[in-house]
Amino acid sequence: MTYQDELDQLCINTLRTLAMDAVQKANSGHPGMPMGAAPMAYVLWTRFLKHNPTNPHWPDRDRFVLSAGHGSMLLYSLLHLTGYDLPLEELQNFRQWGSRTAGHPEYGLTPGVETTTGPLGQGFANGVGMAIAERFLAEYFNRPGHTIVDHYTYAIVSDGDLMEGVASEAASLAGHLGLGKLIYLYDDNHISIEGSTDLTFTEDVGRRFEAYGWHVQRVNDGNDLAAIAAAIEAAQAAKEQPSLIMIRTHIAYGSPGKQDTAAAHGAPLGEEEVRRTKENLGWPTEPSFYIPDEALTHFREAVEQGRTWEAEWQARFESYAAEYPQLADEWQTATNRQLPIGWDADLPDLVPADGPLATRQVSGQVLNAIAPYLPTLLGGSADLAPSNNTLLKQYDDITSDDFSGRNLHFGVREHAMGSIANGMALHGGLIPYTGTFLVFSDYMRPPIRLAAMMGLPVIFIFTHDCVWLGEDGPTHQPIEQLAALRAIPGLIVLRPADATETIEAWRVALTHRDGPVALALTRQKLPVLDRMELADVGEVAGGAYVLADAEDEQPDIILIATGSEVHLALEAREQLAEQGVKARVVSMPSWELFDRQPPTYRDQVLPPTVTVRLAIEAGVPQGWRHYVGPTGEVIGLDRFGASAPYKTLMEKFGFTAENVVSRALGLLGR
Ligand SMILES: Cc1ncc(C[n+]2csc(CCOP(=O)(O)OP(=O)(O)O)c2C)c(N)n1
Repeated sequence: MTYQDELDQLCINTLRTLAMDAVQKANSGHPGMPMGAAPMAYVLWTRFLKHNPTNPHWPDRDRFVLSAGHGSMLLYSLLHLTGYDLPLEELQNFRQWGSRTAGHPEYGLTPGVETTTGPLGQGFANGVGMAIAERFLAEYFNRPGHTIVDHYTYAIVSDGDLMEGVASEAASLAGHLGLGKLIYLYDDNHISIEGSTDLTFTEDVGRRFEAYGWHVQRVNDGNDLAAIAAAIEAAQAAKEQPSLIMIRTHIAYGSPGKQDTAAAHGAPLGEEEVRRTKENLGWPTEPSFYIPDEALTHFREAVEQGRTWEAEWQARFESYAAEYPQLADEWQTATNRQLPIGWDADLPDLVPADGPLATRQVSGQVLNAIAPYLPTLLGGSADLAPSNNTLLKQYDDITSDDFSGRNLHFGVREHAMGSIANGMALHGGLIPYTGTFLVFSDYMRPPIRLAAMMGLPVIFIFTHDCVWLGEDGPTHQPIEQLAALRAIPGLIVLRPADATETIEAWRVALTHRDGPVALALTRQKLPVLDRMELADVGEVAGGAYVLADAEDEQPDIILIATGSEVHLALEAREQLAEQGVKARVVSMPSWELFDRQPPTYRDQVLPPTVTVRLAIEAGVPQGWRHYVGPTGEVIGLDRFGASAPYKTLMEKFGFTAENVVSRALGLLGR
């Protein structure tokens, strides 16, 4: 063995033993994966990964995603060893309250963690979004002789990742787009929780990925560093295809009793087995968390190297900024998650005579009005662009040969679309949006949840927002989806009532830069409300506002509605007035925004003294009790919809002004 070979082994065994020790100390976690994948991680992180441990946010760093997030100790060890701000004590506090070493990697908690992983397949698809972002930004910003965007996206993916459907969706799109700078290392250890992958996963993964258009290589020995390095080089050279390097590894490598067993997947090896494994690896059994000086020194070379890389990039950026000051400004604005001044200059101003208009149509107008001002606004739909009105009409499509367009076509892949959009947001520099029908938000729930958890500024456009989409019938009619989205902490859901509210909803979506927003938009046309007569729209950002009121007097009843049902409430209000009932109509496009307002504001909109309240929304009533109180009622839908023209449905389901009036009178005891 040469000195280098010995040093390599020392470093790799440091990764293995840190994982074993941390999991043992926490008495919980996943030691097997880090032990088997340590060599590939070592090669990638010490010979290829372009990163700067002292500035994890350097924009042109290579991205590294540990998609098999249960192997988190592998990542934490790499971060600590290469010099990120993650002291050894954090590794010793693995999985404990208040530590930065959570069970699975969490974005924003641990410096150097690029995305929250753990739900298998998500990291895989996030990486595809990062690679799309890199290519798009390179196309937009780079100039001859001035390359400021140029990096790889790497991931370690596991059997579980590749079994998940979302990975297949994302892989298919990545292959289609020819994302040559996407390089995935597959920890092919033949073991998952229930045992051998022979139980469920016997397809030829390599050929599957070849069929997707990926460049596929096989490394038969996961400890063969030279072979792994050669494969990464070959993957880099395959410039027009994403790469999968299938590396045959052994879970819990080095453990005499647990290697190649499912027992090593998600439980500590046990004190005795840890000792035997260390002996087997030629490692001192004491102390635990032992890091040999030579290993640390070698890993820490990343600090100086990283500083140099970033300094070189900074110099390149300065000469770029000197030559292209405008572009450099745009770059700064985009990467700081800011909006350029004047981005809203061309927002439409719509009046009743422009209507009736479906809110999805207005949303399309907004998108097209802001796109020229927001060059890094990038998104598309899962094959429903004509219905979702998500197309940027003045721009071309993104294709494998040409990333200068602005329209992404996700194909019928909602789940991956959400995860890819998250990856685009995580990469930074982009304002990502997606489009599909509201009912299919169910297909996107995992990434929406993660976007909320990570505080990502992704805009999820959902059209066909309730049963009134009509003839397509109950499979396409959302009933419980609004409630389900509202249940996600940190997600802002907006269901605007007309054109003006839609424009304001978009304003909220674009200025809300630290979390995701879901827009629920109608298929059917709605009148454009007369803002000369009704309240000004400025309060959409407040979540709810008084749209029409009982002039200067305490109302007898408050009608609260969202979206299309606001029009019903307005109609009912007029009919009630004829019967001497003073009704206030509150338009409530967003619960979440309303809940954030100070009590004084909320009490102005929903005065505690007015306890007779009726909420109207074409969806499950769940949650509305909170706003109507114990003496209020809800006109909602506790059943699935039906296939019929929407006006018929409105009548059959009791969404008529007459029914609202009669329910209101009932509540008032008249
Ligand atoms: C979506 C999702 N389903 C289930 C799990 C629970 N889980 C964690 S790891 C794993 C499979 C482990 O197999 P593999 O990916 O091969 O990891 P290894 O055993 O090699 O560590 C499962 C089912 C999860 N994390 N995410």
